Amino acid sequence: MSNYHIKHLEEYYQVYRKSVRNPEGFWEEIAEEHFVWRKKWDNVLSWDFSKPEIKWFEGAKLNITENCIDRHLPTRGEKTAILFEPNDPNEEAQHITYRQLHERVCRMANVLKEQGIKKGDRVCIYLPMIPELAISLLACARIGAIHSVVFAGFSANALATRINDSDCKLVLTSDGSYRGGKSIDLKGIVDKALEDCPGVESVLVVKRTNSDIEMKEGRDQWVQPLLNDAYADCVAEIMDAEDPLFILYTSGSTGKPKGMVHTTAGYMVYTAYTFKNAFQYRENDVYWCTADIGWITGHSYIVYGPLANGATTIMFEGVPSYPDYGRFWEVVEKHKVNQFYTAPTAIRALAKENLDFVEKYDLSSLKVLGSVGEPINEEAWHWYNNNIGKKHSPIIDTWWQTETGGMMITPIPYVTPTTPTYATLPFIGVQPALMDDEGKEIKGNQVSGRLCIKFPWPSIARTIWGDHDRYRDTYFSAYKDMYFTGDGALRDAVGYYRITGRVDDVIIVSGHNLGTAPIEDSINEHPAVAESAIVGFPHDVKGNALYGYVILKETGESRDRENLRKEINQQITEQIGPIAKLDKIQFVPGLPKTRSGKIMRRILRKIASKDTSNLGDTSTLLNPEVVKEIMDNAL
Ligand code: 6R9
Repeated sequence: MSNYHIKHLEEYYQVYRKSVRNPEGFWEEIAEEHFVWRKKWDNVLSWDFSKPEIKWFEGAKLNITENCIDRHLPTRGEKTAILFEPNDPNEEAQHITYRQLHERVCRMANVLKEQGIKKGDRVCIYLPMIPELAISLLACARIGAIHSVVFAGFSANALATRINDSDCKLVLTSDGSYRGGKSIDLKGIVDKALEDCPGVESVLVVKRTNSDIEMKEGRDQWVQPLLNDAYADCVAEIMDAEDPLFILYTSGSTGKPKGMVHTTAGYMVYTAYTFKNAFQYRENDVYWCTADIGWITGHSYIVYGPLANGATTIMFEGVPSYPDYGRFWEVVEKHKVNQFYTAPTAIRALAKENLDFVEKYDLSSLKVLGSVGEPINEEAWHWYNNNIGKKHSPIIDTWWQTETGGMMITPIPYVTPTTPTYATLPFIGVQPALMDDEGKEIKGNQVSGRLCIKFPWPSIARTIWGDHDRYRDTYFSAYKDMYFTGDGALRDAVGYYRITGRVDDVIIVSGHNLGTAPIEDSINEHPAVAESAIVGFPHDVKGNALYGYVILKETGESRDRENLRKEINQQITEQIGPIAKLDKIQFVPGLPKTRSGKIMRRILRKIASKDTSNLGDTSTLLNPEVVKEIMDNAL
């Protein structure tokens, strides 16, 4: 029996039991059979969640790009590895074969080397969804540099914070980017960010929009001439299994983003294995994940997971609404997409539009539909199932996180019977637990609690860059010997999991994780603002939208409220990015606080959601009078 490709439910249970009974043996077998190693490991796993320290395949030597590219060359050299679909449907799609990818990655790797980038150096990648983005990740991995991709929708300020946190020496960017009918001055954003980044020595610029940009002498260079001159082959650096592969920032409960560190071997094994099974990928299938590589979904399931399987993976530069709301389905028809992976927020946005946008296109190639990023509500699930899957393509609702590196709870299509809004069963090797407030595990079914994972899986993040204490405090201190996810979940009568949402200070807006703290910090920097608190409230497209409660300073009291609202959102846009803008801003005389001075967000959430019939326990509230005042003036 091959454990690599699960084909029916009984087999899932069998393989699952095996993976839990003997995780080392199980993952060792997968690693042996499906990857190329320069040297095998001395030890499959050592771990201690109290430190925390987790090592998979210790002693092994490899290069992930040999697994994602080189080993496919003899059999798949002429197969399309990356299929690039540009923003403008009239611009021709590009088919990049595995052989061409090899050459382009090698050239880019050599360019990085010429710029002085060595193994272990950090490289910041701030690029739109163009082939050079995937190529840059792989080029870093080729030479053992650690990539830190920053989503190209983040502001200059957010970019600078991330560059400095991990001391990046080089930034890869483009002159600009296209998003629907707009073009964005990416290079201008980089220039602004770099005013505060003394450690950056060079900037390589990809030409995309041909816009007029400034090139700083001695720092900035166009990358294309360098690529043309570079040697087309590059020997892969031999890496240790636990060498960092990349850093990717995610929001946390303080103002500082957390640079999650993923290492090489475990990440490769797990993303490849989950990709194969969760999408039931077969040779010659065309796979499309609509995420941006700036997020973990793009890292794991546009680049590494698919390429490790020799798949054809689509990179889409555009947006679902351009040139009209039929774009996704036009692309599905055009490239005969077999597996389609998107976010609930996109589904909800498209479900609002006329069905003609869907029905114009032939979607018969689709075999598997995926969802990721936030809970998928029942209505969106049915719309996706009825209109896109035509009730015969299973929907996999995949729950996972930047920190987990790969999918954790997901149906296996054609194997696990699906239920709307349920992520269903743990993936092979994943051992979830639900915990109560006292720190005890809640056993049995038809229960709910805080979702933890009891045992390490190969792609768990190993630390937070430069702050191991924070890694321990955030994920391993709430419950002894458990990884705490920050999510709540329920387990139903048959053992299926349903994720009920964050139980911490993270709010998911349009599938993007936003921490309340950095947004509040940014609001509080406005000269008229004394203090603020933000919460999420239900929104029919974004899932959640942001509601801000703002206390003004005396000097702000006389200001025009509408102007203040605009200025506050402008400030957030500049410091974080437009994704963090507030939908509603209520000016309040005070915030409900506990005696220990903590803002009672639970109450603010209820007011924002217009659900004030029962505010719950308010006995620890220091200032109950302010609650009534806020309720009376709620927006
Ligand atoms: C992959 C990714 C992680 C958080 C996670 C949870 C939410 C993701 C979900 C889901 C319900 C799903 N989330 N997938 N909630 N159902 N299928 O999104 O990583 O950006 O780090 O977000 O997203 O709250 O904790 P990341």
